Amino acid sequence: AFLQNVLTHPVFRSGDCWTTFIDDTPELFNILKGRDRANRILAYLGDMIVNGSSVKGQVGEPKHLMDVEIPTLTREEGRALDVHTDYPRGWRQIFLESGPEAFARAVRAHPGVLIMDTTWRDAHQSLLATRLRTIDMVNIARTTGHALANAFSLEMWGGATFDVAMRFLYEDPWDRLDRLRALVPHVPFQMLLRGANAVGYTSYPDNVIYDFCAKARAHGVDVFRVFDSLNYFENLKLGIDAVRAAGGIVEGTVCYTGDVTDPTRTKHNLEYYLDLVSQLVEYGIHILGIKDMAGLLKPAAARLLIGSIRSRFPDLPIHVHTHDTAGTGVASMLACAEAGADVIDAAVDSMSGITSQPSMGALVAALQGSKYDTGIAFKDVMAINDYWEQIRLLYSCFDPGVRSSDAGVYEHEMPGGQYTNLMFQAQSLGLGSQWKQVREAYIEANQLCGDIVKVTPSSKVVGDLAQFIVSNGLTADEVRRQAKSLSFPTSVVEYFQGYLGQPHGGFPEPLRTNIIRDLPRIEGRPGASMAPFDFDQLRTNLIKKYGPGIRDVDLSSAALYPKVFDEYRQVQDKYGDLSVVPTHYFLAPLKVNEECHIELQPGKLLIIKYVACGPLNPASGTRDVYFELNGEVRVMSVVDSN
Ligand code: 3PY
Ligand code: ZN
Repeated sequence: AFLQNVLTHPVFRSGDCWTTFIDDTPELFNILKGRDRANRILAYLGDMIVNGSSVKGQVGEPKHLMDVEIPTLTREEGRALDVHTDYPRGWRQIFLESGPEAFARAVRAHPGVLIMDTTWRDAHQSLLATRLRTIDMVNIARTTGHALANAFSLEMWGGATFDVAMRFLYEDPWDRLDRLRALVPHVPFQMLLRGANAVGYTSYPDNVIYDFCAKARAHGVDVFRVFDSLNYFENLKLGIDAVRAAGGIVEGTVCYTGDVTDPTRTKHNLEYYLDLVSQLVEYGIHILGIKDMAGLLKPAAARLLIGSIRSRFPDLPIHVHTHDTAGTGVASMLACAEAGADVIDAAVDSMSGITSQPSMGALVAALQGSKYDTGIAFKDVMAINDYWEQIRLLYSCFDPGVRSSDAGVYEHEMPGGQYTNLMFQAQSLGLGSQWKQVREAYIEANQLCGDIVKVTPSSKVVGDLAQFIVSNGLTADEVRRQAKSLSFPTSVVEYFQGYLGQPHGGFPEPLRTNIIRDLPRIEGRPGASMAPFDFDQLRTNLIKKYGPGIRDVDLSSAALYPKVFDEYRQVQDKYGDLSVVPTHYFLAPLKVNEECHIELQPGKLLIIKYVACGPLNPASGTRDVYFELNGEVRVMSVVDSN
């Protein structure tokens, strides 16, 4: 049909020159582009049929291979809500109309307790190795926009989602932001910014951070939770400045570690936190974030910490984040609400608990009708939960299967996201006792580093050191004694050099000197001594490599993650935009005679049926895979790499 269109097209028949043909006849070019996109998707599906899934970290096939049903929200007298009807006003309108200061004042003045939903970011980062794909957020976006219209924010960007999207899901994080923003314009979007590390694992030149925040804001991020993995104030200031310059809401954040109720734990005690909060307030933040990334904030500690901050700073909006690893998340968040927190974090029930955030349904129900009411209807949470129950099974192949709470977190202090990662790695090494050893070594590694805040990227340093200790069969004393001659992981050496910044209380000596030997020491903020990043040069290089279609946001992606960006572009060249492929077919091969529907763009549907797979051609090492694409037979030649 395509060839027929071309051959009979008047321009073609007139014999006009080919170089202008595509420019002058865009309708044919669109067909060509559509055909090209379809072919590339068939190449992916064919590769999956012949070679199985190549998605990294995937173990087995999803447990749920039916269509995921979208639940219905009900309104008065059981009437089903049409989710395409207009949204009510949300908190975002206050920000857009009146600015970040007025937004912060309105949050503080609000009588109830507000909820940030972490389902689209931290929950899957902590439970499913950050593998949640854009399409599965898009499909529930409007329903969520109605169900959680009164939420403080939806956390949906930043943290590990940025690099994982490109690295493992072959999709563009900026595209995710744009698509969700268009579907949910009224609820604030929140991201996690690792201060001077942006969404990476290292320090970047200042202009990279400023550029990144400006683009994130322009593409729809409203609230930026800015933290530093060592609570190092100089790093925090940079992140705060960049968000302020971008016009975003600054949630200046303190990471919580230790136990403020334990008089023997003197390093990170109440005075330490109150001092840090005072510095943030003085520096100028809109909202204070308390980031309990490992779930160490027991209810009594929550009452003490939040209560003390509230009485010292009555006008400061306080937003608390936790993980439910020990099982005390709901109790702690209720304690925070009673002690004066304005916003608490929760995840939709099937995406909550254990290393994720506490259950939204539990918190909404517990606070319903009280003066801390969340403004979210319990039945709406239950409705969207029906969706996430199915999604949890769809992504079961990334679920490391943590089945129970672990109050041992009070000893090892592993952040929620890292816990599942390290457990997964220990399991995949096939050593049953390895996980116990890693947890014990993590405690030792933290002490060797100086008893530090552990959150990305400092948690990676401690995790890498722990794995180093286990794999070399060392004790902490042996590490100290032999430090001059051991070959430490790069992350550990760089931490001791000062590449992440300065830890509270300084680096332990003589360990530092013995580890870094004659390598340079960075004594202040690492970014301060870095030359500005050359974006013009990067643009020239990327255009040379990928053509003129390079967008401004691609520059940010490539500045933060040069290698990941290149690899992502190579996959794109081969398979096109895979974000449109439903997850079922992204992760599991089609069965013979199975049909899948892929919406390339609204109204442009590919109906693909897998017909047969041919024998191996020994000369080329390929197999022919037969499909029907919208009723026409297509044959893809696929290299068999088995
Ligand atoms: C991240 O930095 O990705 C985190 O989630 C830290 O808790
Ligand atoms: Zn978290």
